[in-house]
Amino acid sequence: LATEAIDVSLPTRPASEARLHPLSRTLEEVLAIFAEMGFAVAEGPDIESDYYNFTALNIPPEHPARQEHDTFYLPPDADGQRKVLRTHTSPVQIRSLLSRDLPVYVVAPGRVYRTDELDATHTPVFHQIEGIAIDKGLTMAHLRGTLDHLAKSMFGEDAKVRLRPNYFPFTEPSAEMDIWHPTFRGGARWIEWGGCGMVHANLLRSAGIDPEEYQGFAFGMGIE
Ligand code: 2NM
Repeated sequence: LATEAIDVSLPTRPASEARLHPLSRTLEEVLAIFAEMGFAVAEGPDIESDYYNFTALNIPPEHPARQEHDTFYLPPDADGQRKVLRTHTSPVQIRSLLSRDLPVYVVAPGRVYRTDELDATHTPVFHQIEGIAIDKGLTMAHLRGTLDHLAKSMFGEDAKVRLRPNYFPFTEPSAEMDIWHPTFRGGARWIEWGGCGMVHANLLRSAGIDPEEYQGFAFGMGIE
């Protein structure tokens, strides 16, 4: 008993100060906001087929948008297929359209890869969250409302989004979005936030969905 005595007056060992990485925290915050709005979370493989990363997104083999994506290609496999490191999480949305019943409300967070040189503002591996909503009668007003709610939830009531016309092969019409960041260090300002648009009828048709009956919007932004 004497040798097993415990000295309860000894100081405790220092607690380790582990905490979540800012990217994980941001991702969790964004996912919680979308969950409140009724979006499910979907994940997919980082190594994708050319079909899901490009062709199914209305980007055919010779389309110039492929060059803009600065793609990492894997060596051809046994049947000559060249898989890619996904350049966006859009293939997860396509997989969701094919595997889920309508209506679909899904967000896809994850790592994406592009052959950018690492410097202060570029990295070959970064994180995106993309979303898709397909239902009867969805319009660009629903898209705006969704993005505005996300902006206000993350950055306060004074935050808002603005859309600027743009081109993406997978949406029509398409827009780039900026966020008014009211608490930005150094002063409130507009910051590029991501892209969005109404899902192209070709994508709906190739997922077996009648674009006359169902419509929807999609969007994507970086987490970094
Ligand atoms: C963006 C911009 C615009 C997008 C489209 C899709 C879908 F569902 F059609 F596959 N997912 N994400 C999209 C649309 C992503 O990111 C800049």
